[in-house]
Amino acid sequence: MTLVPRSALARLTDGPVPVEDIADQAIQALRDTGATIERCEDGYRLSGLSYGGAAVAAHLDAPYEIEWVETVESTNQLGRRRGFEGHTDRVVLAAEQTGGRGRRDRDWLSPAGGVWLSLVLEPTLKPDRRALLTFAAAVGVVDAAAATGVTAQIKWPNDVVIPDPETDRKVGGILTEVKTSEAGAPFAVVGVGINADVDPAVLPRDATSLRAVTDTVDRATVATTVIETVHELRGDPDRILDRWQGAARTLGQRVRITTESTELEGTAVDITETGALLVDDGTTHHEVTVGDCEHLRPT
Ligand code: BT5
Repeated sequence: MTLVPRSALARLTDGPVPVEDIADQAIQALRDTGATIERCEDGYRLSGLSYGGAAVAAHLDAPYEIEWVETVESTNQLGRRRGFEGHTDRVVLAAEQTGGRGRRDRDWLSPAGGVWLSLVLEPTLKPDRRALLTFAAAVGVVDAAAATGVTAQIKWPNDVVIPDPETDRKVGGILTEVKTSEAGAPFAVVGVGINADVDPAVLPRDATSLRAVTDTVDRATVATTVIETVHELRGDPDRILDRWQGAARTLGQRVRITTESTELEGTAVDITETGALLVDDGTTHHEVTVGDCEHLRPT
């Protein structure tokens, strides 16, 4: 696990830096996070960035620390640890996860080639609006897909799909958790998984990847876009619902909602201020706050 030294990286991005002006540890940390740095006449020179923490930090327009790890069980698990220690405004990013998790402890397949990250944030939204963090991240995934030329849409509450008249396929998912730090402060871990440059053959049957749709998937662009959108929207939360509605696949669809105790079928008509789905079953409007949502074919 290595923290990207962002200020050293910024200086190297501008041009060679004299050896005495940059700490050895910073050079090592940049190399460990994917930067190729060479010695030249003028000192150190950045000559390349392969996908990793440094490539993401280099173009990121958001004031977060970036922590990179090649392989981790789950970035949400590591993010929870960081939040517990009091490290917010941090993004934990991994090349692959060995035990990625979805909601209700489901398995989340996370092979190399995907974008697997968790934002550890102070939850600036009021407790009853924290579902909107998941919405902001879902909008971020849609923006990230758009940045690679792919149209994606949001399936309530936490899925991003590539729409298809036959079957929509899931390309990304979000897992948001709110916990309390050692010092007693609440923090949110917003976990984002995107099947970016992944062979769709290794994914579950109803899943797909950006690479299945386009041949130019730059993972660093995908990651920076998600992070920047979440950063922008948490600073301006009144825009979240509008943006979410503009990217939603679920609204207007016939849906089946399954919770641990009930099942409900109807038309998804709207979303509330707090992110609940309003489902019209023909008799009444139900406000659904949690559950799995299936899109049904029109009857
Ligand atoms: C989700 O859960 O969709 C949330 C996924 C969040 C993953 C990120 S990756 C970074 C961070 N670290 C973590 O450990 N997690 C977060 P849910 O709605 O419960 O969907 C889970 C279901 O999606 C599984 O039961 C599978 O059916 C399916 N699935 C598993 N891996 C998938 C993949 N790579 N792509 C698409 N679908 C997948």
